[in-house]
Amino acid sequence: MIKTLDPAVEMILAAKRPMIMVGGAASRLNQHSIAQIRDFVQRTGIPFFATQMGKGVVAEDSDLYMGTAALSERDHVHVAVDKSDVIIAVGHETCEKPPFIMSEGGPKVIHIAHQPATFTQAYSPQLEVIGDIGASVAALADRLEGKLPNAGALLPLREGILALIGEGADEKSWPVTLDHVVHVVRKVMPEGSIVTLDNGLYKIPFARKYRTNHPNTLLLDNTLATMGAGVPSAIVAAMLNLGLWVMAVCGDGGFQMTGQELMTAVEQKLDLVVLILDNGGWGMIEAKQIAKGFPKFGVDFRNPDFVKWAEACGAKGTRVETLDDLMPALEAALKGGGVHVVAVPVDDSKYKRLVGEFRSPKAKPSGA
Ligand SMILES: Cc1ncc(C[n+]2csc(CCOP(=O)(O)OP(=O)(O)O)c2C)c(N)n1
Repeated sequence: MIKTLDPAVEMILAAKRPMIMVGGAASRLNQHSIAQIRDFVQRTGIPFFATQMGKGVVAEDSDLYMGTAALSERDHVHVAVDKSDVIIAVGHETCEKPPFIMSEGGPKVIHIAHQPATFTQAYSPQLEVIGDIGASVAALADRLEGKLPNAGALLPLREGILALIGEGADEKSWPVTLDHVVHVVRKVMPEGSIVTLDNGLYKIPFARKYRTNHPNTLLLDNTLATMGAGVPSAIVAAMLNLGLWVMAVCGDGGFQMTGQELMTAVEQKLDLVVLILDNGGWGMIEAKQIAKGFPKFGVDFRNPDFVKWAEACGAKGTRVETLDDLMPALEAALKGGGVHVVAVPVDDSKYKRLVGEFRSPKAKPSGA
């Protein structure tokens, strides 16, 4: 019996409404450790949620999946997080945008990681289990299995959370809504294929709604959130994962930062699709202006012809002109092979409002 685990075992045994959080550090573990984390979730029966970069470490089609924290608070999953009394944080990384904010009277946190926690205003765990993550959770599962009558206390909230996550998938308006884009991309990309994201407003619905059962198959940056990362990371994913379908999803602004790398992709004879979400502006920045009650300023721009851009690089290009054309265009691009840009007009007004409501409930929308 490993005595150093005693405090963590006691805290989990005493928990009335426990949850497990799976963070970004877990997605970089080897297959054996990932299997141990999956096993820990199954053997304890405690519901789990993921951070943006921890998605897929534990399969999101699990009956214990409670969602992904795309925001730090008031996201769908926080309905459960706010009610929990103990969160077992597996592979939390302070460099990720916080998946929840700790406060007096909130859930206690057990930090299970390779390294001690970096204490911040958002994260100051009461207990730490430091060492090999897989070995730690395996040892904990041995001590806890069959002894947790409260393990599933928060599960009744799951149905409501999943209903919110599913909202908007069937929206049939034009330009295409972001929720519908996520739904279409998930439908055309087989389980195990790779989607890389650039950085912009659409990252929120992708983190929330793109359910994946494999780690590192929704590659996104929840740390510095550097624009321009979408196409280069898709190039590397395509180079490393020969035979898997790869799609980069980019905002029109982010694409223009590194879109010249289409040349590299063509030169390397890669198969990859770049989906450009065309809203004619810096959506995330407009959302932040709304959140602060500022008037809309300097966020609109005129786009080049993305089809001609693709063709100039030796790639193929398609502009989607109707809602019904989106899925067939993506399927044809993926099946056709080579480098293929698909540009689609999007309506992201729901998320511009949402960021405003989330960041500053008292801020008045500018009306811009
Ligand atoms: C290199 C870099 N510059 C600036 C930012 C700040 N920033 C975050 S999102 C964003 C706008 C992104 O616009 P777009 O790619 O068109 O996506 P949208 O938000 O419109 O969906 C900006 C400027 C950043 N994250 N990275």
